[in-house]
Amino acid sequence: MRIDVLSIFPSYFDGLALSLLGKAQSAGILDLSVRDLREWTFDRHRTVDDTPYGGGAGMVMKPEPWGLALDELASRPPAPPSTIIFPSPAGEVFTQATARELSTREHLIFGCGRYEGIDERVFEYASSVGEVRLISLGDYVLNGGEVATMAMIEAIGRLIPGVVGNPESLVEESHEDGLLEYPSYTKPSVWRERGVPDVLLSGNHGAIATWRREQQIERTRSRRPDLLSGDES
Ligand code: JDK
Repeated sequence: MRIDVLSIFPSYFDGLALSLLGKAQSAGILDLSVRDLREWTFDRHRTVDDTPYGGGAGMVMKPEPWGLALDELASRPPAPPSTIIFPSPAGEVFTQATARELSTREHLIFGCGRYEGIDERVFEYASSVGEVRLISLGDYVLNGGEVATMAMIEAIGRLIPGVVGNPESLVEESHEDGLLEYPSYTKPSVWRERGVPDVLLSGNHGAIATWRREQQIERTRSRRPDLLSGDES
């Protein structure tokens, strides 16, 4: 998979590149490239923003650098179509199902907006060069798309075999089966007068599996009843 990121703060992604890419990058599984949107500006001040038509607070990202950047990135290998993701508080909410779907794509482009967002015509134009997804990390407003993009790349990356963090059993994970995870314990068996549940020390694997499933259901009912109501996934 190739992932291109467009941002006016490319150094935000230094930590992600380090943690994600040691193994995957060298193995050729994942090719992450973070590009400064200002590469596609040509004025003295490398301007990426301007005042909003119709008035209002703050600035809006101007379309021209985005158009040139998308032309370049969407026309490079791997073969089209690229999936172009714009983090947005007005997008569809990102879930494990979204991560799984996006983990099957050959080429993702993340467009990280800043200020009050991006000129709407950029999303229309992007639809002519790839498949556009506006995606929200959740119902709160961040200062830009970078943090949302990093979260999404981590969630997507760990579903790709060979990428750092890829666990042995993905089906057992929280959210993969629509339930919260069961509680985990390690040594010592007593810590500050608190023991580990007896069943986990019993060696009875059937009883352990049953207990873990009960814990998942009870925790989901208590903390996330929305996941049990059937209107999810
Ligand atoms: C991308 C810029 C900041 C966006 C409100 C402005 C007129 C009101 C500031 N899940 C999630 N949360 N936040 C984001 C996200 C925020 C972003 C950008 C993603 C780019 N911002 C921003 C919107 C507003 N809005 C225009 C109406 C304020 C993703």
